[in-house]
Amino acid sequence: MARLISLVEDASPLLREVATALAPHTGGARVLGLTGPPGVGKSTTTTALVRAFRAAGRRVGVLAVDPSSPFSGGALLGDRVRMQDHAGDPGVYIRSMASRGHLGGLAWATPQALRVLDAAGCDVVLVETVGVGQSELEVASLADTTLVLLAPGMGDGVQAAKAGILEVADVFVVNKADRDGADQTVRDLRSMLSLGGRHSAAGAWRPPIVKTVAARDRDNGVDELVARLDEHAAWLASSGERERRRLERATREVEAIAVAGLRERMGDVGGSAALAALAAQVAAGELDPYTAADALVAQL
Ligand SMILES: Nc1nc2c(ncn2[C@@H]2O[C@H](COP(=O)(O)OP(=O)(O)OP(=O)(O)O)[C@@H](O)[C@H]2O)c(=O)[nH]1
Ligand SMILES: [Mg+2]
Repeated sequence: MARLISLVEDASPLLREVATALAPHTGGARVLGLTGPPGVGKSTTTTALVRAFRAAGRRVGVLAVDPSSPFSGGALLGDRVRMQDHAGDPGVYIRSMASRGHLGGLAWATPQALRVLDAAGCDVVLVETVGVGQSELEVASLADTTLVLLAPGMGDGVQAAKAGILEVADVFVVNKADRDGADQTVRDLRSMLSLGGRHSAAGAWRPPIVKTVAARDRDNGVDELVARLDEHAAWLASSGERERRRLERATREVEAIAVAGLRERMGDVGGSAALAALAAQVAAGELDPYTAADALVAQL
């Protein structure tokens, strides 16, 4: 698994062959995405969920994706240390992945890595990403269920969670509920959710809000969180949303690979004689740049 994911990270040409071989073995894993502001407790919650799923006898994969750094930075190394709880358990596979600097970024690399974990027989895959910029939206497009984590007293976590993050959440987790202000955070969230959005339509899933103290070993709200996640999984199956999400995921995946391929071929074209000839014509005023670009694309 480690070697296959390294092929993904390196955008190896071998991936085509690997992807063909893996395809018939995929589709069994349930993908849970965790996102939220830095330090909110995503890794701690992931660890607690891994423990819960292992207790239920499920095989678990974890991908910690850092979209901001091409290297394994301090935070990811920290994650590895904390997740040492599960080191030596053959039913758990944990991998940190940096996606910047790789062809297509998070959108391209993460689905491929997910396929590896899926094909390897993980029943559940947890994907952790820091909720900054586009990454929370990208993780949402990858996951069957998206968990958005907030915590009280984080310079107003709810405000930090902009409209986009509220829209993508299937389950809200107010972590660090041992701290003052957790109930206020829950109330703020409730009132923001009552303002509408996709959740207000008939038959729509209404995202529950679960309070957790992920850092605690017991009495930490994680059992309730697992129960809400199971409810969401049941709703996904009964409403047809699971298939719809998977289709959308596949659509984006194919598109991302196709666009990356085109971009690469355009790169090859960069110094080509065809481009030089067209550019000379445009510079001389013999041809307009749109017609020249069409001619170039037609040659691909
Ligand atoms: N008081 C309290 N602290 C917690 C709780 N959960 C996590 N923490 C602490 O919060 C800090 C950050 O936790 P992480 O799990 O690393 O948070 P994260 O969201 O993964 O952080 P990044 O990956 O760096 O964005 C750690 O020191 C945890 O021990 C909790 O429920 N209560
Ligand atoms: Mg983390």
